[in-house]
Amino acid sequence: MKLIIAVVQDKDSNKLLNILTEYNFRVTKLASSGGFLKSGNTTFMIGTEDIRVQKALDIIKENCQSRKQFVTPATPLGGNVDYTTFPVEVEVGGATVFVLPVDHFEQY
Ligand code: 2BA
Repeated sequence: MKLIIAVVQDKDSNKLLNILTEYNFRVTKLASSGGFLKSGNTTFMIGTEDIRVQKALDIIKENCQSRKQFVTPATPLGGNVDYTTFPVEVEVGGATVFVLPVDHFEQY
């Protein structure tokens, strides 16, 4: 068994949840935030048999698109700002995915 952890953009999360459940994957959806943009994203935990991992990855890949986003670097709090900050463009990935082995699985 494997645990798939996938960080996706909020915009893709409902569609992805619907499709994964349509394909009978068991899914937990968590509200999360990215450390760099400090804005919301969604983390999926999907526990599944090894043989179904590739199907889950295919679904994630097909339903999560990467987007360009502008981020304005933070200005110092309280102090005088004597310089101008310009928005920087970053490409936020469709999905960041980790596949972990599951040693033990129980449901009570
Ligand atoms: P964030 O940390 O908010 O990062 C959003 C996007 O900002 C990243 O997209 C990347 O394009 C850019 N970025 C991140 N750190 C950067 C840095 N130090 N310098 C320049 N640009 C940077 P993605 O790489 O597609 O990541 C999307 C989200 O996936 C991340 O949101 C984070 O929540 C998660 N993530 C990505 N890699 C991860 C990792 N190795 N471990 C845990 N979470 C990860």
